[in-house]
Amino acid sequence: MINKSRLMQKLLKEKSVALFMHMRPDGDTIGSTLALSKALTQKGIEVKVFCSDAIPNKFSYLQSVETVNNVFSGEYSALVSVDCADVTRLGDFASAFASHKNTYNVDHHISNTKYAENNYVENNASNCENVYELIVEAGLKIDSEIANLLLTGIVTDTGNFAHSNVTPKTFEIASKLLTFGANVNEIVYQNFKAQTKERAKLHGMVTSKIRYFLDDRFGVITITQDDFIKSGATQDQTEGFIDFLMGVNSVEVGACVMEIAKEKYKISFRSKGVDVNAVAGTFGGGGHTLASGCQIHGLYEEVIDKIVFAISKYLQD
Ligand SMILES: [Mn+2]
Repeated sequence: MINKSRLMQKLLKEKSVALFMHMRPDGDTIGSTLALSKALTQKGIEVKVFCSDAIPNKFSYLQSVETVNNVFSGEYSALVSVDCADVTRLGDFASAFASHKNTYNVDHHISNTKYAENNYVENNASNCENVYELIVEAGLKIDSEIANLLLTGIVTDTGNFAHSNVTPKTFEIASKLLTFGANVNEIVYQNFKAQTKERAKLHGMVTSKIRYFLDDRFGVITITQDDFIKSGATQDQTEGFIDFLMGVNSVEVGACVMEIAKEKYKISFRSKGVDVNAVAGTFGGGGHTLASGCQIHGLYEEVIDKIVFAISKYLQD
């Protein structure tokens, strides 16, 4: 592991840097990647930002999302992955990253596999807190756009300051970002309130068929391809569904089981205490202690049996 000051000393000596978000980008990877890239340009470093998937429309209040590229090209003295627990999170760009000689990994997931030459992994609530500290460490300037980017990641990865990963430092950094011009009202509205009619419809459809297991301690939201077709909503509009499930008072562990292709399910776990990083790990996934994910192939009822069994082994009596 490299420390904060060493990392920034090295990074600021680079001539050209390509930064990578993770696939299916969320607020934290978008915010931390673009904030770091904008900060690096202050030192005259040539930067380009890549993401293998499109940036969801709701982030268009951040002007710099327009600079993100979907196709990788060019030669760079360094490649930087941001908010990616392992190299496969880079999607289409994983092999380009793995084969480059000079790579950096800036992340906050405890499951991070330290896959780069220079690994900076600090277990803060959001990766935007890490990037804030790196920018401050390097004496770079935080303008209102960088402040909005960083606050976006903090707000989204903490569920609007409501998850148990929040620390006093989370609030301290958020407070600083307000003084640098972050618009908290706009950020919270865009990430937690604004939705399309299609999403509102999908939400109603899937919450009406929530399933409960293990004495109602484990709840499951299922979203099928058919649900997407009937509602007109898209996969990236399902964020927040699992938070609704976690509001059910008997539920200690929640799962959102999303059919992403025939007999292929993407599972997100959320927990009030059980180590769901370990649960996801049994299926080749991972994440955080209280929020994790994995993919499982198979028939729907078999997938449900598998996750119910896995959760039952971790639930205390
Ligand atoms: Mn994150």
